[in-house]
Amino acid sequence: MKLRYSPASPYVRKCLVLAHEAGLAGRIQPVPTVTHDPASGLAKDNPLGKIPALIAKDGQVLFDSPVICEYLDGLHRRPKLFPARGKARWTALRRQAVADGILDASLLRRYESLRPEGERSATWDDKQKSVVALALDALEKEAGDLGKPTAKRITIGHIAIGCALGYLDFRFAADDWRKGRPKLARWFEGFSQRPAMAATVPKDMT
Ligand SMILES: N[C@@H](CCC(=O)N[C@@H](CS)C(=O)NCC(=O)O)C(=O)O
Repeated sequence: MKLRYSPASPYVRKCLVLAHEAGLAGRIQPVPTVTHDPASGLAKDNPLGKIPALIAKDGQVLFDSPVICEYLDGLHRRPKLFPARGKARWTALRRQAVADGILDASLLRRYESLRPEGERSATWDDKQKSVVALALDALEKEAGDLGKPTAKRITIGHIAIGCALGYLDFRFAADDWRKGRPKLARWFEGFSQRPAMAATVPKDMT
């Protein structure tokens, strides 16, 4: 399988963390992709022009990290990271949605910060910042229910939260998301020790 990839992308990281947890990492060939470079050929794999995109063995191309993660979860025999049904499934999917929402708002902030100075909107940035803050507060409230960060069984919800917090450290360290969120900070400290997280720490493409 090929995965359109950048070492800085938190959505790509979700897929790679899941692949590591599921024992699939060795089957994935990363294809470094600069999203804004037409020569990358990304548009033929994902009409939305985004990474990750997965080119499966049978030739089908999948995109959007929740879709890719669920596809990968169907390829292994370890405990599933997407619970099959019931409350456990909806909790995991809801947590993934909150974490992806933190990422979506943070990526909007990041792109805004890269615009020429006169085109940036402080109001827009504040709006996204407050989305992130409220979502983090919600996660702090349920941090006690996340279980042991080193637990054998985790879900896509834990993975997505871990990748979102890792992205905040990577791009928005000065905002100090840990302030006032001690339970979430403690959980993340433990979760970061997982080999899958350690193997996928974000960095800029060189
Ligand atoms: N919902 C998508 C978001 C993917 C996404 O926004 N990826 C970023 C990289 S971190 C991207 O490709 N940005 C390029 C662009 O928006 O043009 C997912 O979960 O995969």
